[in-house]
Amino acid sequence: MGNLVQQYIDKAKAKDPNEPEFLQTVEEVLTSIEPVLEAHPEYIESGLMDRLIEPERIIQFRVPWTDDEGKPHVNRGWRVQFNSALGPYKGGIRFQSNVYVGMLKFLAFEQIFKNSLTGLPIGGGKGGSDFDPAGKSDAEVMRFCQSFATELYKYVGPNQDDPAGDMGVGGREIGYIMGQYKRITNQYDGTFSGKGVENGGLYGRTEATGYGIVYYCREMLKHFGESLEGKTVAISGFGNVSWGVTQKLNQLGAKVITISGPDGYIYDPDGVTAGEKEDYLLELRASGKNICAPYADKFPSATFYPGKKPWEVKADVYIPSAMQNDIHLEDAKNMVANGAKYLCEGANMPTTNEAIKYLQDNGVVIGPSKAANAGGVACSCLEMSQNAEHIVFSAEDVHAQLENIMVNIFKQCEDACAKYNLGDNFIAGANIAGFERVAKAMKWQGFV
Ligand code: 2IT
Repeated sequence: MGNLVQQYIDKAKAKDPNEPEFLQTVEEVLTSIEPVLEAHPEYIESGLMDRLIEPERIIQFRVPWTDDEGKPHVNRGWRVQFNSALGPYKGGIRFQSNVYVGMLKFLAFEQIFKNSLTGLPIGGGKGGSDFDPAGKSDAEVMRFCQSFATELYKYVGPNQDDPAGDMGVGGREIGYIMGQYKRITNQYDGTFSGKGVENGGLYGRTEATGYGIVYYCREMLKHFGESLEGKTVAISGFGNVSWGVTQKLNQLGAKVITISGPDGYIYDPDGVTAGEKEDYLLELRASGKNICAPYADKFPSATFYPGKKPWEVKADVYIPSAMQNDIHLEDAKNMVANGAKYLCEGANMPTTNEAIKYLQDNGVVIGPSKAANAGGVACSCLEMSQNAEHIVFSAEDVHAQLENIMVNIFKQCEDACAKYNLGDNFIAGANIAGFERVAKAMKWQGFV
């Protein structure tokens, strides 16, 4: 790595030494865009790079709420409005006990480039709270969401910032948040996406992230003259993304042989097939227990491995669809020992930089999350568009648009790799293609 980007990585480290996930993504992105900076010294001279790694705005607020016994609780809420060069801030809201500002900065930073790759007019943002939804009653979740929205409403709007869901935030939570927003503002304006279809939500949004990942993976395999048909796929997670990935893989003739949770992983050599098994993922998630072990009690073909990760299983393709930093160096070593060829990232930043390097050095092709999981946010933008036009898109229309967008995203990665002689380094290709669009927009908007 040359001095060109190291200075910015060092600056970020000096400013926020306690935000490891944010520093990790800054290092990953900046390292790979170095060839662009060599070709465009003006991006450095104009202070564009300093601005790129500094959020435009971070809002932190108090979220007081009472549980069903009347006991008071106080959580923290945030919205990171990182970059609005391409459009209104756009990105999910995460509710999880380990959420802190550094995690949301990492997610918002990734979101800038992801949203850019969609080709749609959306900037990068992310929000959330350290509220843990596990085990909370529906009434408690509603009171929490209403309190969260009572503060958040001041900073969001259809042309300002449009949040959606993320881990711990699905259609139910978005419904409560938009309900309170509407009550306060008296505006039915599509400020939130990932809504239920009765609330102005988009047909096809629920499966969009998972389907998009599989479309990207399909394009990546096609690049090497291969197809998903007949391939075994090891995935992690069992939530919304994993469910969508599983459904589309089943449709394309692949076999999902693992899922996982915080409690361990499930190996099902017969596959998480369409129908009962696929639907059971939704049931598992809705149980609110956040464990996958019951799958093995229900389906005798499956075995549960407590406390372990699915990366020790031999598979043709690996799709981490759970959370950040799921694949560490030792997992990467297991994969390579098992002859891994393809890793397509479903979750945001699921692979550590060390693991990425090891996998790439050993010939594993990686589909980066910023590109592969952009189908979710792309469809959120279609939802914004649907709301702004006061119309309803059909599921068929959404699925077709999503497929086009994902094919185009892979092509951008491929083209950037060709332009900068990067071989099959689609991580660098995605970062470069995402960055170039943002950088041009920032340049035209002046030193702001
Ligand atoms: O990580 C993501 O891209 C999301 N959680 C979806 C963001 C969105 O605004 O739909």
